[in-house]
Amino acid sequence: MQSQVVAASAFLFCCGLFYVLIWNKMPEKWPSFQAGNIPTRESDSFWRSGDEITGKLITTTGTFSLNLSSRKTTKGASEHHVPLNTSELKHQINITPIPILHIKNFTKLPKWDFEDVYMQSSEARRPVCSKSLQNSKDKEFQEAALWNIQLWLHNGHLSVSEWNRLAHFNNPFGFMEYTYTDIKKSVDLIPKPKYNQLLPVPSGSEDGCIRCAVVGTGGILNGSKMGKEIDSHDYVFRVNGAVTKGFEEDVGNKTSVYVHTAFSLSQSVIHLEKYGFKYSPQDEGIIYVMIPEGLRDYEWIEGLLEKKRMTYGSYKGYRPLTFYNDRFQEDKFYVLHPDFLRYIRDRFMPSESLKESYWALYRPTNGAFALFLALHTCDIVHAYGFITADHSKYPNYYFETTKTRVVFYINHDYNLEIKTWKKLHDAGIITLYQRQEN
Ligand SMILES: *[C@@H]1O[C@H](CO)[C@@H](O)[C@H](O)[C@H]1NC(C)=O
Ligand SMILES: *[C@@H]1O[C@H](CO)[C@@H](O)[C@H](O)[C@H]1NC(C)=O
Ligand SMILES: *[C@@H]1O[C@H](CO)[C@@H](O)[C@H](O)[C@H]1NC(C)=O
Ligand SMILES: *[C@@H]1O[C@H](CO)[C@@H](O)[C@H](O)[C@H]1NC(C)=O
Ligand SMILES: CC(=O)N[C@H]1CO[C@H](CO)[C@@H](O)[C@@H]1O
Repeated sequence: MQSQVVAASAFLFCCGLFYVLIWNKMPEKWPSFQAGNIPTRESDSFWRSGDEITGKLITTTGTFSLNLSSRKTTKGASEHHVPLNTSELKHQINITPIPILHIKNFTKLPKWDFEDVYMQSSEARRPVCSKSLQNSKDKEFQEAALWNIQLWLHNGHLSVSEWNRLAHFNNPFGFMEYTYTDIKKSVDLIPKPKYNQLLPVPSGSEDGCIRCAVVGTGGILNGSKMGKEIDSHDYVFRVNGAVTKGFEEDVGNKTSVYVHTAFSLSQSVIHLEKYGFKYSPQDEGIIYVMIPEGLRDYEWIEGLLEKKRMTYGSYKGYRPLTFYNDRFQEDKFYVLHPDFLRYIRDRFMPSESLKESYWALYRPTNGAFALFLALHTCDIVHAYGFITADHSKYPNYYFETTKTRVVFYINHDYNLEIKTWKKLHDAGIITLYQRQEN
């Protein structure tokens, strides 16, 4: 029992794929990455999709390929992005879902000619804030960023042709290995967000800037006394086991946006109840953002939106709504679009793991997705509790009572995250909380 608890809390926040796949499928020969023996990236190109990653067009056996030739990106030129025209999708009716593609059939990340084609929104935010990170002079960052990327997945999005496009990408970046009906029902329940922009400019703002703090669960916050500073932002994003009670001095007590998966929320409630984390953060007007990492998240969404107890699937017997207590409101519930997640992976965090046989396990952390969401919805972003090069000096999580080391799980690329946060900081795009040397 004790060892089960230890094991469970150890990977509590790594979530998803790790839990499902490592235990069930991971062959012995796969490297178990502990801090220290992670292969480091020599390449410096983080947020470009990088020549070593893009440009390689892996053609598929004819039957599987989706004809997107009219909006195909030209070879190696990531500048030519043709947005998907959603009204066009509705006109394609006489098509059926493609045969299921299997992760196992690909020895590394397959690259389709429409890999770098994303749904884009006509309602993109035009910041009035002159200091907005959208006005960053960093050329690499500007070339990678798509300010009108579609952030949200909602009803009306899953036509068969859209399905056929997204079924080429592994979860959470698409729907490879899933069947259309499994996902379609759930997506059709998700209401279209009333406010595409997530966060309004605060009333009374003089400069029109949206200031956000994004708070990870990193042990670097233990003893930081950053609570007041964090809470002073217009909006505070938190993720996963976002415990605040008893840690206000270091992490603050305000949560405006809570980013989670079904797994991270349900596991946090089970393991962190002793810290008062009985359900998701409960601030008035709080926005809940889900990262749909896999089939079970779509099941969860169905249970949540139909306000029912699950009678099948990974959460059989659970009533998802109870994990949000009374705060859940449909119009404050957002689900991230798989295209947004893939855009983050491919353009900002293309890990070397994508070239390995376990490619499909890799995905950025929930904290990474939350931080990039803030970069696309705020003007000024301060990141706290995110991993830094000196992470071994700190406990794993800020709420730990005894120090445990950060374990480098195979499904995330922590070295890449360390470099990415530092690079965003050095480029003046975010301010990353780092401790003074002492
Ligand atoms: C793909 O679409 C293009 C442009 O609409 C068309 O010319 C071409 O014949 C199509 N290819 C296939 C295999 O359907
Ligand atoms: C999208 O497609 C529809 C139908 O083909 C067309 O009428 C419309 O002009 C297109 N919109 C854009 C922005 O290309
Ligand atoms: C957070 O703490 C401040 C004082 O530091 C208090 O005024 C406020 O009510 C607290 N908010 C919540 C949601 O607990
Ligand atoms: C957190 O920091 C305090 C000192 O500020 C220290 O006494 C404590 O051991 C730290 N907690 C962990 C889990 O390292
Ligand atoms: C073409 C090919 O190799 N297809 C295989 C992909 O994986 C599935 C499931 O493992 C097999 O059944 C297919 O034969």
